[in-house]
Order: sequence, then structure tokens, then C-alpha cells
Amino acid sequence: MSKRIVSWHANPSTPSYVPPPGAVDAHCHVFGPRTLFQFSAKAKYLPEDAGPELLFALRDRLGFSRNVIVQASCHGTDNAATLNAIAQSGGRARGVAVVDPDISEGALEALNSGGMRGIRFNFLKRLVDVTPKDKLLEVSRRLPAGWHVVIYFEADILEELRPFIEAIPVPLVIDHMGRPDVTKPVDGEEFELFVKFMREHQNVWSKVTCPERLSVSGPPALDGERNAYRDVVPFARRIVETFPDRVLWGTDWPHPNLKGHMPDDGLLVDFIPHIAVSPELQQMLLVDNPNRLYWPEQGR
Ligand code: 0GY
Repeated sequence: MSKRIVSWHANPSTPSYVPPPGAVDAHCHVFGPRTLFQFSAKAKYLPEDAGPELLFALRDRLGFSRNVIVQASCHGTDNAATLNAIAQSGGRARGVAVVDPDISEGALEALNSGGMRGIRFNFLKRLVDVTPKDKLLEVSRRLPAGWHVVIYFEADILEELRPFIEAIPVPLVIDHMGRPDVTKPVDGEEFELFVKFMREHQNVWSKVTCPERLSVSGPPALDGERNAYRDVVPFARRIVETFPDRVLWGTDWPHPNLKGHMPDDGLLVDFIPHIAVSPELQQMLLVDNPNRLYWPEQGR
């Protein structure tokens, strides 16, 4: 694995959609810089550096105010690169860590002081080696006050994960709507299970993120209109309209290990008004919900 992957657009377009003041990009990552922060020996992909300066320049260009930086799998359980980015943000970023389940209380508190507000459990075998569920449950019972768990899995294992998920004692944020197969109907059996699951669990949230990973129709042609990834729209729109106070949005920049195309982050922002069609829904999705979860002391 010597070739470093670049999966982000060097010059994203300026979006037509202008986010409301205080908008949060609630799912993004940083890579390195590797001279300071090594990649994990277990990393399944090795990217080029995509550090905080690039992330914050993108934030400003896209019209966002804050970031939630999720520890990327290529940095393993050493959260130093993510903590560095949070520290560089001047209070405008918080984070989600990935931890060894045997982590001490003191180390969890240090992550909390550094701006982390949750931990991520990743069930994608192409990204991480599996950690036993009982170990994950044990650490989820020891989290600092106010923290949540972010969970990443694909739709076909939702039922298998159900008992585990139901045992997690803190709010749960599901990445990318549980990665539905968008070639199946939005009211079909598979997505219905996900909607039912969210309906039954009031402490479960969803990120309506990653159309660039879920889409089969893909981005528009270069001379096309700014309505990209339209096959994902009905899925994300259904979740936003059914659970308006439990949804988050993010760019997923720098799009870890994405193959096939380099997403234009400006087009991703222009996806927002297609899935949150009113100013009220946009305010909840981009401002109120992420601030409630990540900056609760500011009282939204
Ligand atoms: C995402 C998606 C992916 C990767 C990671 O931590 C990561 O490496 O999150 C993926 O490859 O699907 O959420 O950014």
C-alpha cells in the first residue's frame, strides 16, 4: 500500500444553496499531516494529507460555521490528528473518536477536554478489523456525560445488530442512513426496516450523508444541472421529513478512499435543499440538531 490516495476535489464549485447562519458540517475527517500524525499500521487505505487548513478553507468556502470531525479509520485509535484539528479550530470544531475499548477513564476524560463528544463503532470489514460487541458495549457504558455513539454499518446487517444497538445506553447516530441500497424502492422492505427502527427508538439519529457513496446514478455530467446523486434524494428526504429533529448533514470531506469519482463538495451542498425542502427543515438539519448534540452548553 505505497500509493497515497487523493479522493477529494482540489477546486470544488461554489454552491448555489446558502446554508443558514451557524450551519454545521457534521461529518468530515482529517488525514495527517503525516509528518506529525502517522497513519495506523492497520490502515486499509493510505491517503495523502488532508489537514485542518484545507478543511477550514472548505468550511468557509461552502458557507458553514462549524465542523464535527470524525476520526478516520486510517488513523486507527490514535486520535491525535483529529484532536489537533479541533484544537486549531478556535472552538469551531468538535469530534468523534475511535478508541480501544480498554481505554481508561482518564484517557476518555482527556478526549472530552480535547473536544470529543462521542465514539464511533465501525462494522465495515473493508475498513477495520472486527472488535467483539461485548467490548464495545462495555466502553459505551463508561462514556463521559453527554457523549453518544456513532455507528457505521451496511443495511443488510441492521437486524443482526439490533440487540447490540438496543443495549447501547447513550444516544446513537447512524452513519449514512445505514447505507441503503438505493436501487431498491424507498418504501420497500429494506428501507422500511430502517425507518421502523428509527421510529421505535427515540434516541436514534441518522446522518443523511454520503449520497456520493450511495448513488448509482452518480453526479451529473460536467455540463449538467446542479442536481447530483438524485437517486439518493427520496431516501434522505424521507428520513429528514419523518425525523426532522434527529438528522445531521455533512460533506464527508475528504471522502475517504472513495473510488470512481471525486465529489464536488459544492454539488453536495446543493443536494441539501432537495432533501430538506423548507427553511424550517434546513434550520433543524444544519443548525439546531448538530448544535444540540455537539455544543449543548450553548442551549439550543
Ligand atoms: C465515511 C466513510 C468511509 C470511511 C471512513 O473512517 C473511515 O475511513 O469513515 C467509507 O470508506 O465508507 O464515513 O467517511
